[in-house]
Amino acid sequence: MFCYQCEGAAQGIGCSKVGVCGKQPDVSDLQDLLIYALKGMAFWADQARAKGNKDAEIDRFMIKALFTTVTNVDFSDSSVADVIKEAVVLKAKAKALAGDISVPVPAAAQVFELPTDQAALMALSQLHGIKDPGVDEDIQSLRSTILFGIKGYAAYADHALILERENDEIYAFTHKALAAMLDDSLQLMDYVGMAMECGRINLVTMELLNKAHTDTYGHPVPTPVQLGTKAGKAILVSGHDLRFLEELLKQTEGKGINIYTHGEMLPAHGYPELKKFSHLVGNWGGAWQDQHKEFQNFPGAIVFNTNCIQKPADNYKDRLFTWDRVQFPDVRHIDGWDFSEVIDCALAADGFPDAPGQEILTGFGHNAVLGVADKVIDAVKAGQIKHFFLVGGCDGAKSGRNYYTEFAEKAPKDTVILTLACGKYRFNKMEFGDIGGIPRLLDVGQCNDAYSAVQIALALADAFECGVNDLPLSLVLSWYEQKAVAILLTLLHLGIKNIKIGPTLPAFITPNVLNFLVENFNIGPITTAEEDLKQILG
Ligand code: SF4
Ligand code: SF3
Repeated sequence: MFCYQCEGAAQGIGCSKVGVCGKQPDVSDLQDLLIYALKGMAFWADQARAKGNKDAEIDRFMIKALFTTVTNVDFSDSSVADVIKEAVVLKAKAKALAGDISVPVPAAAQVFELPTDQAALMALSQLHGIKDPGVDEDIQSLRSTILFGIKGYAAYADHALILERENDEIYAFTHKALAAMLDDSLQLMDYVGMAMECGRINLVTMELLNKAHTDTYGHPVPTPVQLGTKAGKAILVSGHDLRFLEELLKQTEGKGINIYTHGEMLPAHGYPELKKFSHLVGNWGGAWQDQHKEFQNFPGAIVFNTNCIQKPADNYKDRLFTWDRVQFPDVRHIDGWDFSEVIDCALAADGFPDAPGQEILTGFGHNAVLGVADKVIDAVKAGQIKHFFLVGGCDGAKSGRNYYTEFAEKAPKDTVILTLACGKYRFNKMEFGDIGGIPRLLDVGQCNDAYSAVQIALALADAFECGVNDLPLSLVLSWYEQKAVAILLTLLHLGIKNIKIGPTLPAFITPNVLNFLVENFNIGPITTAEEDLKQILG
């Protein structure tokens, strides 16, 4: 195995024995083979598109298959092997759709049979690692960046698809970009352009998902969320999928079961059509990397509808479920919309006593923030708000992530912090107070709600008649998995400069590619909270 797609990459280089995330070598190799098969499939799908032919099964499958390979989604070798089988079948379908072509067919796009025995399948998977042999390291770096960006937006496109929203532009770019990874005639700048386009497509995807969410569940409104517990049986929902939560809320209504959000599900409390369920009672626990020590204390059923799952401990494994793309060996898996197994498990468990706790606020999407734009603008003009920070992104286990806690803590009292994604758990239980009624900490939502943060920034720039880079706004981002890569590419596509990123730089970025990013975007690694605040605030 060799995997370097996330911030956990061993020694800042890559995981080569076993994943720091717990991914086993077999699963990693099979994911590589899946990506290889998808590139071949994309080649044919792209050729077919050039002739005006496309196929919904191919388009949708590709998105789901890519999502399968995102960090902390699928740890099951048999499940990944099943996806590969489907990919080989659909590759043949894409080839038929393309018909006769006049360009050379790359190896990945050639017809290949999958061996039926496991050992031969593993041997085949080891032939097709994530790095392309003989390719210039900077080109490889960009190919990897684009691939990981595509994986990131594939997750968002899948959530949108679950809400029956799609956009053909997303499919077309996915095919074109994956096919481009098989084309050795392309040069460095071709891939730079494609990386920026990947950022644009992620913006299109996040917009699609935002619309799917807000059309279905209404625009988020500022909402206090209880961190304590309520007497009754309990189900904890982790992940990002709102439709899943809605269905579970419907199926548990009147059953004496309370639903708690975990991790990235926290912003769900702000949506009118979700918060109307009185048994959606609160948010429980910290960010994903704390699940191992926390879940043993949850006296109910626990479901992951997307990343980030970790290897479960025995003291909660029998109460754990995965759904859809998420899989873990020996953990009960649910496909589809019948949650009775989860409900039965919750009913059989002890449940919680009444123990009210702290309340935190969520629901500051662009609609809510721009609803008070006049107040915000006046506060800036009056000098009450001196600066805005967007402190957000993924959380993770590394100790260097304390930086984000310190940064938020040390940000001066006349500054406002917008936050999103699971990185907020580093500081979202701290007291920040308000500035003239505007809370100093505004939870914009999930990672995909970076779309909302962009809308807020654009509206502020509009109001102050300047560019986003001229606003008193600084972005201090934390990254872990591939959705963060997609979002970073979106910010670069929008021309946003001076982004600080941490806790470490991606292992797949070469010094030359980093130089390019520094020269063109003045992107830089975080240092210390004090130093960075001093530098930003001058
Ligand atoms: Fe390592 Fe991250 Fe890959 Fe897991 S996903 S194997 S932690 S680089
Ligand atoms: Fe978090 Fe896994 Fe990235 Fe959606 S839940 S931000 S890490």
